Amino acid sequence: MASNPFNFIFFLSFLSLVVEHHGSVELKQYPLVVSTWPFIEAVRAAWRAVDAGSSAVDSVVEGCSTCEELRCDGTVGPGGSPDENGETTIDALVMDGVTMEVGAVAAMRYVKDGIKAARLVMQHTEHTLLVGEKASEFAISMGLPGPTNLSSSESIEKWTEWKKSSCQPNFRKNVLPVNNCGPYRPNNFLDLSDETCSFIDQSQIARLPHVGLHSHDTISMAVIDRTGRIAVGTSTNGATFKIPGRVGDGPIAGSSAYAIDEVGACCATGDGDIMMRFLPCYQVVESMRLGMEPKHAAKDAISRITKKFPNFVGAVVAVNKTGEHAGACHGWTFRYSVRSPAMKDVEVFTVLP
Ligand code: SD4
Repeated sequence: MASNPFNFIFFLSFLSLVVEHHGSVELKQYPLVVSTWPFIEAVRAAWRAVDAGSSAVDSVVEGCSTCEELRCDGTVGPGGSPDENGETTIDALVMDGVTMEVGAVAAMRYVKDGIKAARLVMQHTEHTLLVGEKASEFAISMGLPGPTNLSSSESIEKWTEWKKSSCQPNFRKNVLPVNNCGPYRPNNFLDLSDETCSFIDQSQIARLPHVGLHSHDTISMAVIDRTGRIAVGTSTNGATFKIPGRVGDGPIAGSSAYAIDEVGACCATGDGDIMMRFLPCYQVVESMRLGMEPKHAAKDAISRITKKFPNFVGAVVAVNKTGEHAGACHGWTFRYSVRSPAMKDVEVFTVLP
């Protein structure tokens, strides 16, 4: 190589393409798979599908399904994030960035295949989102296996420990009892003759993060297929010790993921109870539509949240239609995975807060 200066220059520019892991990277090649976190096997599965000619939607489903089967980080698929009753439920979404069709399931019980259920909603209904037990009934009626117990020995053990620790931490606020398990009641319904109690508006107390690197992860994936079509998908079992019935940002289009084929896509992970109020992925894609680079669009979406919630923990990754990608995060160091034709295998990018 050293004998030919042109080869050497080519080699250097190739290196700069694949080795720069801290800023925006332009790939300009399809297909492309981008996913939150180092969910390497999931990205490989999506890559195999899209490289073999599958559509962006099918490849996203392939990738997210793999994570559900592997129970990535214990927070995707069955067997993780027990709620206050010890039950695991699933939130998932798939979105076709060409047709703007979305299918999603939320707080789905008894069915382990979240992303496949979401695709069934997209492909076989005029709806966007089905919830709870009715989502499970629909998924089973359309051929998915179930009803299945979604708990695992780990999730039950975690829940048992939590009960022993007086159900702390939890997602309750302005309730009594304060540091104990339920049943709970609003703390402003106090007997005023009881002078030992006074109303403290806990909503005025800075919200503590409920998210940790290994307690609260989501796979959110974007795929650009060989023809340039874009799709996104998300799957998570949500937040550990969530209040039964809680739906996170996972199944909300524009929050956990969003895609428009003429612009690009976005994937998000983090404290979904906060993120769904800001629709950060919608924000990212719209900012890119207005001309922002992925790097700036991602930072801007995160900073809109942190202005109001300084303790917020979360991240987004933005991808434009040319394959340029960048992440932004707050409260944790975020990593995301990419597979493109310029790479020999999946590569992991680190984003510092
Ligand atoms: C949720 N956003 O249910 C999901 C969980 C997550 O990284 O993304 N964690 O709030």
